[in-house]
Amino acid sequence: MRLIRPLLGRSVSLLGCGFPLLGLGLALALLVAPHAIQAAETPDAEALYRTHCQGCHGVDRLGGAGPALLPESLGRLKPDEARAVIRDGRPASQMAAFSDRLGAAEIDALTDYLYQPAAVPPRWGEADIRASHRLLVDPATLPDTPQHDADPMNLFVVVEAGNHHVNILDGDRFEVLTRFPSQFALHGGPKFSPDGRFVYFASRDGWISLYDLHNFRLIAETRAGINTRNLAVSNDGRWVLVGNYLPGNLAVLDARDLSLHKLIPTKGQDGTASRVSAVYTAPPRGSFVVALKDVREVWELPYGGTPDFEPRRIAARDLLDDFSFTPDYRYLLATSRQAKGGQVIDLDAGEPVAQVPLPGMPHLGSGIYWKRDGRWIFATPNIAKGLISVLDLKDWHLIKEIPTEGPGFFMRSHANSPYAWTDVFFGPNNDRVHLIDKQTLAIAHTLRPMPGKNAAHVEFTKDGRYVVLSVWDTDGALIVYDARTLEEIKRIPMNKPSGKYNVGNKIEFAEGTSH
Ligand code: DHE
Repeated sequence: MRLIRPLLGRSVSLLGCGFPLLGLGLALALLVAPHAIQAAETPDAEALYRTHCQGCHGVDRLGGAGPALLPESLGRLKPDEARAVIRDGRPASQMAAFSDRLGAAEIDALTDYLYQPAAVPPRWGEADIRASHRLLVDPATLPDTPQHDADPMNLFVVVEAGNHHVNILDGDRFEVLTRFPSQFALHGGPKFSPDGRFVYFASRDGWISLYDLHNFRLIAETRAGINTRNLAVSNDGRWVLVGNYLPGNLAVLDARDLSLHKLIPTKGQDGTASRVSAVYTAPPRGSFVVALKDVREVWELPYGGTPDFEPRRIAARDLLDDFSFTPDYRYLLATSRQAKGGQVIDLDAGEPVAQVPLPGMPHLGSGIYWKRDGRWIFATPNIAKGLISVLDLKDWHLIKEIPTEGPGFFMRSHANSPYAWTDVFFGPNNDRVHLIDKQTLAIAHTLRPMPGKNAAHVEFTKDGRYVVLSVWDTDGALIVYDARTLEEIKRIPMNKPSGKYNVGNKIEFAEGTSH
């Protein structure tokens, strides 16, 4: 049975609308017939949207597993480009080609429809956020020590995307300790409180969830936006910052219970409204750093003391889609996917200082750094080209482009590992992962964990001895490898396990992990 999402709520069943089962066929026939007649004349774009797009892009085009499709969010995409995406799909994304199902007139009608304002204007303000807030249990009433016998620093939080669940895995015994339903379509890395007790999740449709890893209890939930990018947690554990595409704003939440503290519209210096590309915490700076998608600005929001969350604006050379930091958090490496290049911004000086050649649409949020010949280097996968870009973090020159067997999404390593692991996410070889020798920058091994099934995203145990890999398939699995011998240790069946996050590695912002 297909599930749909109502405008601002949780999943409901299509059959929950009151049709008696026996009458359903007739009722549907009656509903469908007028559209069928209309289709012979002009394509009914709204019906086409419901049939082909709504499953991913959400009721009323507000976004779901796919982005929102509204004039407000399509600003950077020209109608001709949108037409081409519907027809041919979008390379290096989950967007399929529809030319085998839709004719030219139908694609034209759909494109026009996407650029029409929504019937119900997408609004989600302070009152909506506060009304959505649910505090399920006061964490102060719960034990503040782990109520399980696993090492709390070696737990893995595993997102099982195929059925919208989260698993908590013991990183010593590799057993699932508990499993609970998540919001629909979590995206980005969950983030942790500095002591590792709490974990924060963001779903693409704006729900933020707070979960207690000591007590295995969901604490609170808030809907912070309609279409959310990602979240960051301050290094003092006090604040959660949520970056939204729709409405374009930042929501500052109290990290203890997810209540709304402040809503900040993201408008450039000249007043132009912008979506938020990504937000991260910069621990040594005691600040959040924010990239804006539609205006050339980076924002820094200090969070120490009693913060007012007024942004310090830094002019950027280009619009920013994604970014990463140097190990000392002084420099920010940012990309604009349209410009197919990158820039380096000095956060102390507050200005761009270098351009970097990154032609393959890097997924910089997944980039990692390590030391080679005494110098910090940075490597990032690219989602449009089968290559890993490796940069020198001192003079920003491109050290090498390592060819892979297809474009990839994720990269991980560990200070104790000689290898950087990276997946081939797209194309016929997407069942492979490459292990790059961190010193020679050559591919040392290529694994095919489950031939024919997409292998993606790895995470190390806290000590770096083992690697947990996702086979991103309905009949997929988590596979545990010995990180040195590459011997398979265990296989745990799962439905599209996506990201996995080791508590110890994440709270230490360990070398080799994502921010
Ligand atoms: Fe992600 C992280 C952007 C599509 C799975 N992805 C991130 C981050 C950004 C980002 C900025 C870092 C946020 C963080 O961790 O706080 N992702 C984008 C895109 O712009 C892109 C290409 C298009 C989009 O739809 O937004 C995109 N991402 C995808 C997918 O299609 C993936 C494979 C499946 C999904 O869940 O939608 C996907 N992205 C992930 C995962 C992470 C992520 C699992 C966390 C990686 C980590 O190890 O930290």
